[in-house]
Amino acid sequence: MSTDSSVERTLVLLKPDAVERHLVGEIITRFEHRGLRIAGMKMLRFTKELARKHYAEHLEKPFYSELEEFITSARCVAMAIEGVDAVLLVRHMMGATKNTDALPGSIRGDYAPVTQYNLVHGSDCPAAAAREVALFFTDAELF
Ligand code: 3AN
Repeated sequence: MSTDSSVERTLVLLKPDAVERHLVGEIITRFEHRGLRIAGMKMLRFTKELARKHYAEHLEKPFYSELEEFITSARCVAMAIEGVDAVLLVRHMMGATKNTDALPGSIRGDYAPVTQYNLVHGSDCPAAAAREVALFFTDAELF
């Protein structure tokens, strides 16, 4: 373990396609089997306002309207996941954003056919993780 490893919390979303395809249990199991801990979990449906806050960096991207339509289309599962180096571990377990770059063995590489419907979100750095966990969970909802 590197000397700068530390316990982190990261935000994971199981997006509408994961719920629709009954992959919630499979994906949670992978995180649990890796030794990561669920510190908070809830089911919710994104409003447009929440989508704009969560995906603020993508508001000007050409795919934003489709992304908003998709993420608000049905319910999601939000989790705060905790563990040593949790931000990077979750990112590696998710696999690359682009469908053809997501390697077999990763969640997206095993289950996501196209980039637009790639099942899972994980915060991309500790600063984003802190912002995103606070967007979805109050302190009282985190254990
Ligand atoms: P990641 O989810 O891997 O952090 P981001 O934050 O770049 O990737 O993108 C957020 C979401 O936007 C992706 N999970 C995907 O659903 C969608 N997305 C990103 N890039 C594209 C794209 N080129 N075409 C369609 N959808 C995209």
